[in-house]
Amino acid sequence: MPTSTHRYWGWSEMTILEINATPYADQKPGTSGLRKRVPVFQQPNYVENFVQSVFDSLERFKGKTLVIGGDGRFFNDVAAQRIIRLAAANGFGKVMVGQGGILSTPATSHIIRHYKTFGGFILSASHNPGGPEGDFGIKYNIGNGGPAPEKITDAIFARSKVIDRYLTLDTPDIDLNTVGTQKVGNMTVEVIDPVADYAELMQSLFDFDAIRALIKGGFTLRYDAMHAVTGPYAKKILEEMLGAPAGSVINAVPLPDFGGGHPDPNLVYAKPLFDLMMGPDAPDFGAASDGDGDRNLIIGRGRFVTPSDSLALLAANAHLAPGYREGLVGVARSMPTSAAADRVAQKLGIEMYETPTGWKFFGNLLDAGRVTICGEESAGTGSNHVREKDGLWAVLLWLNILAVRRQSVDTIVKDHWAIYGRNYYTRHDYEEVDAGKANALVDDLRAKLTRLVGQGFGGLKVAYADDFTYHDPVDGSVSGRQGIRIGFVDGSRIVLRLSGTGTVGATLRLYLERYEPASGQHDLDTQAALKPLIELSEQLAGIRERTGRNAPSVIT
Ligand code: VG1
Ligand code: CO
Repeated sequence: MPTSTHRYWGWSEMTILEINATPYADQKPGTSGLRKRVPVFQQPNYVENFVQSVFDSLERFKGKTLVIGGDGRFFNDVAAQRIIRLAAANGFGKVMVGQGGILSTPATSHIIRHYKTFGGFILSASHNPGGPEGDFGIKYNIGNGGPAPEKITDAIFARSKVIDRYLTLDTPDIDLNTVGTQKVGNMTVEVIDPVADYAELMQSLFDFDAIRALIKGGFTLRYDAMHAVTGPYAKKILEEMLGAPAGSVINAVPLPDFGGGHPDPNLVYAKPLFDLMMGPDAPDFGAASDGDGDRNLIIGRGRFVTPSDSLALLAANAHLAPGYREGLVGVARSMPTSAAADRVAQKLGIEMYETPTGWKFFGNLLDAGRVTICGEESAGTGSNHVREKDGLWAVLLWLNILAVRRQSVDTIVKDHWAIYGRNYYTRHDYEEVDAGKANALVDDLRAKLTRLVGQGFGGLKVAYADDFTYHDPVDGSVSGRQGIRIGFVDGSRIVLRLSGTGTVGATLRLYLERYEPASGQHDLDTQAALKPLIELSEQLAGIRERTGRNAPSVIT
């Protein structure tokens, strides 16, 4: 209901509506934006309240440009139209939006940077399922192209709890399907090709001729876009530009419900790809990406590459690609990610940073020029080319390395372990656990930590035990309670934290790691190699006992 109107002069007049709003108490951005079930977002004013809370937490954006993109999931189009109206009413000069409302997360980051815009919104719940009963999400990215840091997300949440009005326009939906320029009130809306600028960026980083020659020589690949956003990007880059035969990219049409699938490229949800790669008809290289295109799964013929290993391998070999020929200045990984990359950084004599989970913590390090490559155990890898993790980028860097080394993925992985040793690594997720139980479990374990230091369990002696606190070396900010870590003298680790991206109950993530030196055994089964640590973690945290679950929901 309009409570007041303002008239602005200009080439045309527009009437800004100021609408009364009642705040919601649950608009706290998590690891990567605000994620909720679609029906939550469909509540009256829910989107508007959050977006207005973002604008109210920002300064000096009048007349500036905002980018809007999303992964095409259900409600993407509705939310995009609403954000456009709010942006116009709040005084933005221009909005750039991907055709059909679609832009992958790394492409959004690139558009923000390339056109030096003020910031942007990403409409996605990433790897979470979509559809009318699935998940939706909104994330705000700042002018460096990366997710808003905690200082801003905290301000957004604080604002959302007291917000009492938002500004919008009474204008019809605009046509997002046609590339070109339109007007909403006094604001320009430019609908852009979602793929073109991104494809050009990839071409500037990688040796497309070498990859084309590799493929022409008979190298085969399969890329599963999981009916999510990377379909059009992968078709264009892998098939059209690099010459992979038609059909190399599968599930290439983005669907609002991802075809009923779960767009998380792991061994559970990308099982068909995994089975293909382990079978007799495996191509040389298999890869997949998630809902919004920022994650990557890499599988060679007969060889799954864990994301933590992939980060280490990419760091060790990045100089083989033109964009990284000068070498890396540093590497960063999230705390739960295995220490495999640390060994590479050490050998290269470059800085290694350990940050909390979530890409927003890499932004300062990248902006300050302290790191070139970053990664997370959750299948996210990226570099200073954007300020998000980037699924196709990782695939192309792998392809560039393969084109230069002309060895199989399996050989390259084994070769790496023979030099650096192997960090056996697994993550056990317990999904949709009762939130009260999960919180109590973490609290109780935290209370035990100081007593654990120095204790021995079988052959394992605890070297340190704490709840990870990150001191950002660039802006001095401190982020506490980022996950419990119990480190052992031999380099093994148990890490436990609660997910910040789930939408129902709590998800407990248990991360386990054990180091096997270069001369050691590298071909053990991962779960078997980690069995003593898995048992010890149950003894210390009691996840199964306290949640009543007898097995994790997902093992990666
Ligand atoms: C998870 C991953 C984290 C990742 C985040 C967003 O967070 O563990 O590494 O950055 O998802 O990824 P959490 O809090 O649920 O553990 V995505 O692809 O959703 O943008
Ligand atoms: Co994602």
